[in-house]
This record gives sequence, C-alpha cells and structure tokens, in this order.
Amino acid sequence: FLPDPKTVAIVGCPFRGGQAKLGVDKGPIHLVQAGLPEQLAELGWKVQFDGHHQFEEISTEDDPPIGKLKNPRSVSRVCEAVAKVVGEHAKKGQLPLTLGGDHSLAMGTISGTLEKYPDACVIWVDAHADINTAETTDSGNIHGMPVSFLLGIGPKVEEFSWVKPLLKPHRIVYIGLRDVDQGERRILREHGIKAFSMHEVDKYGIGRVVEMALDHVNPGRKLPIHLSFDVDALDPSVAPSTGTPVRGGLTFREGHYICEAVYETGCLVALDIMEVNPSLADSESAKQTVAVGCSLARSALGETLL
Ligand code: Z70
Ligand code: MN
Ligand code: MN
Ligand code: MN
Repeated sequence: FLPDPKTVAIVGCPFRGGQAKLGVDKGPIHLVQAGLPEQLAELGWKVQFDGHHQFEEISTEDDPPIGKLKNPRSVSRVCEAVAKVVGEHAKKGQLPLTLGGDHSLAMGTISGTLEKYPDACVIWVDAHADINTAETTDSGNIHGMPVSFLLGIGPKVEEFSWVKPLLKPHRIVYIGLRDVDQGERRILREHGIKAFSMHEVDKYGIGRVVEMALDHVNPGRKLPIHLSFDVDALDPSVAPSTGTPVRGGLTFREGHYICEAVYETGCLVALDIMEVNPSLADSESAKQTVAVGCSLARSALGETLL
C-alpha cells in the first residue's frame, strides 16, 4: 500500500483528557527522546517528525461532563484534529505512527485511516475492550469508549457528531483482553465482535491466535491494517508504567510477535502506540516501558524480520 521510499510520519500526541491520571501526555515526548525516530531511520524508513502536536487547551471549567462523559469537548476537538493529521499523512502514502497519550486518541487515528482506506481492518491489542458507550460507561473516561464511537453504537452524543461510523464490527479484532466490563461483554456479543482474550492466548499460543485474528478481519491478507497497541496489553512486569496495569498480560515476546506478524503481512498502513505513562511507577520502570514502546514500534516496522 505504501510507495517507496517507505515513509513513517510520527504523530506525537501529548494528550491525557480521555482518562484521569497525570503523566500519560508525557508518553510521546519520552518515546521520541529515547530515540524512536533515529531507530526507525536505522531500519531503512524515511522518518518525518515535525514536533509533537499542539492541541487547543480547554480548561476543565469550560468542559463540564456531558452526561457521564468527562472532558468531552477537549477529547472531541483533539481527536478531530488527530483524524485530520493522520488522514493527511495516509493520503500522502505515508504510514502514520501515532504516539499517545491515552487511547481515546484512537477515535482520531482510526477515523483518519478509514478516510483514506475505507476497507481497512483494525487489530486492537489491549487488556481492555475500550467499547463502552455513553450509556454503559461507569468511569466516564473516554479512553474506555473510542471503539463504540467508531462503530456508531450507543446513544448519539452531539459533541462527537464529526465521528463517522466507518468501522464495521467484522473489521475489528481484539487480542489480549482480560479486563472487560459487563456492558462491554454484551456489546461484543450482540455485534459479533471477535476477541482473543488471554484465555485464548494461553490455549492456542500467540502464533495461532494472530493467525486466527488475521483470518477473521483480513482473510486474503489483502486489506490494509491499522494496528492500535495499548501497552497495558503487556503484562505489568513488561510494561509497568501505564495507567491501568492488569496482571496476567502478554509476555514481551507475545507482544512483539503480534507486531512482527502484522509487519509480515505487508498490509500495515497505520500504527498507534498508546498509554505509555512515564510518570507512574519508579524511573527504572518508566525507562523500561518507554523502551518497550519503542521496540514494539520497531517490530511492527520490520526490525525483527531477518
Ligand atoms: C474501563 C472504563 C481502560 C484503558 C482503562 C477501563 C478502560 N473499562 N482503558 N485503561 N486503557 O473505564 O471504561
Ligand atoms: Mn505531522
Ligand atoms: Mn486501551
Ligand atoms: Mn487498556
């Protein structure tokens, strides 16, 4: 899908309004400081990085909840801007690599991808399904909701009317789930959305899980792939510095295997590395998590293929 020379456009998104914890907005800054642009250039990619994106600040007083949704205007404006940026990079034949920031941003990144590639499929790697609606959410944190907006399910929220329901339930697959709310389970079931939880990873092994996941969303390996990777899919021993660590996650190799296998399809057109929060846990853990974020990105862009 990508013309030569292959170009990756790094979209740094220092944003945390989709959840409550401080520090996740520093994720992209640390990933870039750790040398990610240079590492990708080393792999042979042409790297475009024109600084982190500056978002219009909306103070909390000016952004009271809409229903249960927290920081709704702020999240909506930022995601709309991200959709535009990602869409423009994709339209130029570049591969947008979005660095989060919290996972509400994927509402923007996937909207941008689907503008250019309407038949793209999504591989969502996460401990969480992030598919709550304005009705089912308990927390009101929008990073737990982006998938429902992309699918156009749940009550309409005027503030998010720019989000087109371009994603179809059979075009998304999950890997790594282990902390899914009751309401989310019902949504997954009712819409027939395929999910490989940690139970399936244990049962079949990561190799077969990825193969089954690709067979589901991309049977002929001909559709473009958007890989949205929440680092909390990894076990907390591997990626400790994230807002909602959940034990029993993917090993270092399982996480990287997913990225390598997606690269091998030759269909990857967009990548998100989300929820790196260097302010949580000690500085060694933060360093480790940032390093893992970088190496996941390198694997998805071809590092480990000999
Ligand atoms: C819960 C909610 C979530 C990430 C937590 C948690 C969602 N289902 N997502 N951490 N990355 O609040 O909706
Ligand atoms: Mn840019
Ligand atoms: Mn997530
Ligand atoms: Mn998560």
